[in-house]
Amino acid sequence: MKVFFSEEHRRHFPQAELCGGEFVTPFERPSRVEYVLGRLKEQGLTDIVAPGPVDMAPIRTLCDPGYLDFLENAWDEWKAEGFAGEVIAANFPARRMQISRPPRNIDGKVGYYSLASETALTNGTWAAALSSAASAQAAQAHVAAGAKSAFALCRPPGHHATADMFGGYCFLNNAALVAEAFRRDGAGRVAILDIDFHHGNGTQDIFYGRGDVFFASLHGAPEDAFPYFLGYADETGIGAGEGANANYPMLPGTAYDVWSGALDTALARIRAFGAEALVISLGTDAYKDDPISFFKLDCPDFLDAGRRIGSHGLPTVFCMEGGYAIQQVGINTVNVLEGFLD
Ligand code: SP5
Ligand code: ZN
Repeated sequence: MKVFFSEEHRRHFPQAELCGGEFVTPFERPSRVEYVLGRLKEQGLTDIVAPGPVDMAPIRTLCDPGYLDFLENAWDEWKAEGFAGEVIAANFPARRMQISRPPRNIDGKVGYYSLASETALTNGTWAAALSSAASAQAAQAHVAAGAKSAFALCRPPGHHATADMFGGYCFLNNAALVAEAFRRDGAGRVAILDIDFHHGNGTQDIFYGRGDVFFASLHGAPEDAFPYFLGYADETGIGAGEGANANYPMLPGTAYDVWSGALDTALARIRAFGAEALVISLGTDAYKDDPISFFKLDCPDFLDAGRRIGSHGLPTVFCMEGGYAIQQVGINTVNVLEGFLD
């Protein structure tokens, strides 16, 4: 399996994450990819290439222009305002406030264009997010050209990002870009399966009204887990998208016996949908020792999950999402790929 990866990810390395009322070193850190790269090489997955330049046109088609302009200029505007730290949101358009009027001031704009305040934006975040999208685009092009599968080693991740909001460590929705690219390249129906511990709210939001892209997510129940305000089982799509969204929220302590049942159900739904291409949002934060999650999957479970995904035989692009148990993120991520290839 070919791997697409850009060193440009390093340009996103915030120092601060707001966590429990303190600033901590972000869980989503550059060293995560070192562990994944190390494990890929250890296991003989050495066909690792840098993507070509990002194709902006699909990003402009997918995203809100004001949002893209914000991402590109936020750091400079923040500094011009005289703020000393990293760009962090503190003000949000909450219930019964104006949700269609982006403020001019950057302190307001950052909250307008975000869904959470744990994620800091820095000088270099935009370049890194574009490089992550470029890896996803290159992986999709490789599979569209006939390869059975590809792995986009994306960093920063993407599945929490909507067309107009960042948060949950995500800025551009890489998996959504891949799904859209498959549609453009002729696939009539595409499925996205999100196995990251967190609900893929951004991906769900992007495709919620569409019947051509099926979205399924296995995640910590919204009552208990970030992003808290989406991911319930009764969110099934709307309009043309009715029936093309499937959520599998699960409770704290969920282990592989229950989780794998949800995986099989999701895969059966994807098969029944008639998907011609598959996108996997590959987070491994369902791991038992993940520092910010509460499922109990063990390392071999990821191998088995990969096998189950692979048994469906669909052309597949994997986009890396979360996974914060730093010593195991490489093993767990690569286990899914190896299981898939079995
Ligand atoms: C891509 C992805 O996995 N994003 C996850 C975003 C999670 N955001 C909330 C993080 C909360 C961290 N604080 C929890 C402290 C537990 N000790
Ligand atoms: Zn996650």
